[in-house]
Amino acid sequence: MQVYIGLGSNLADPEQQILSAIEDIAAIKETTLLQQSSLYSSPPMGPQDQPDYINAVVCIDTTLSAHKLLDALQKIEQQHGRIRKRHWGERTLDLDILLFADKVIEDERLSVPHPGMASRAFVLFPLAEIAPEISIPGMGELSVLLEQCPREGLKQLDKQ
Ligand code: A4P
Ligand code: MG
Repeated sequence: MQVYIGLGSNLADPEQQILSAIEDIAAIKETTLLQQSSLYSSPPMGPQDQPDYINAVVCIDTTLSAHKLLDALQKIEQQHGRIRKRHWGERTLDLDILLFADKVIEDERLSVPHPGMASRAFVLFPLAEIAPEISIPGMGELSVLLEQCPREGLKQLDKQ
């Protein structure tokens, strides 16, 4: 299955958090890293009294189920000493399953496609860098979503 994962961090050297999280994702069993976007910085969505975020999106190929993949991603979040203080608040590492092939999943642990992604510049622009032609189940063509999405201070950082 081709799966897109959104990464975010705004604590404890966010750029390094994201780069090492990408290595950790590549090391998940039965999983291959196919593509990674550049890193992007953006002002916080939600409470404004927190640092700017670094975000990226990666594409993997995995034979894990969505729930087994979520287990693996949550383990990585914990290894990064994830602290989560408040809703939409600061965190060392947030890993969201954005798309799991063309599946729609709605249960107590998972909502896929990720419900917030259609209006978040820090998800749509990095996703477009690696999958410009993709369409999102229930939300439509990425290119159309992008036209409706202001960049709101999102900056693409130089490739590492
Ligand atoms: N869960 C459900 N669906 C999914 C999915 N598709 N992928 C469940 C991953 N997890 C999923 O996660 C809580 C539960 O969501 C998990 O246990 C899993 O079973 P969480 O990450 O603790 O919380 P959340 O739902 O992600 O809400 P949170 O963390 O308060 O808010 P968001 O939506 O993650 O936003 N500003 C900028 N510029 N960039 C950012 O990346 N991120 C946030 C956090 C706020 N502001 C930001 C950014
Ligand atoms: Mg999350």
